[in-house]
Amino acid sequence: MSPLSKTLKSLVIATGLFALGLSAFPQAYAHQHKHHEANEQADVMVMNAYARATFAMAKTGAVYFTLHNQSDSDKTLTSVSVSQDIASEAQIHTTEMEGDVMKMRELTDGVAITAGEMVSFESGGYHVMLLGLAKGLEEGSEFTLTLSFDDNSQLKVRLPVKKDQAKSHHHHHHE
Ligand SMILES: [Cu+2]
Repeated sequence: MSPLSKTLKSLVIATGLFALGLSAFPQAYAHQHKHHEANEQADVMVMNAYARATFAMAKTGAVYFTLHNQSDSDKTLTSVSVSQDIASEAQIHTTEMEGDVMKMRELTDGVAITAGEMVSFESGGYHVMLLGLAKGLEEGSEFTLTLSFDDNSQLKVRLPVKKDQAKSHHHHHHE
């Protein structure tokens, strides 16, 4: 037997084993495939996500992050949500100057992220507001925020609770 045909023969055996492996574990394969699709669906990467620590009796909290739309179609962040254990409601807010006072307003139409672009949610700009906190957000704890997009994809983001590094803009909140 020539070295080449010997290689071919072991290749055929290997392929046969591989096919057998697939049919023997159809569930594992299906699961992997589904997981892959879910990843592709989101197409938006979340960076530097955190919630700002509050005092113990606080009723409102703020969440900041940067969204990077890595797909080639525009996306809109349409809504956000958290477990009722954390807060009764989560809203997308923007901050605007009204005279010399900064005011926050809910964006019910969401925030658009152009294909390939990044949008920052930061103090003094877009942010996610938590209303009706069950208890204050304690530094070092964490919770999950769910982001929903106009293509029906969702992203679950694990948020660490941190003290505000930048002592920045004073927030006025209307309740
Ligand atoms: Cu706000």
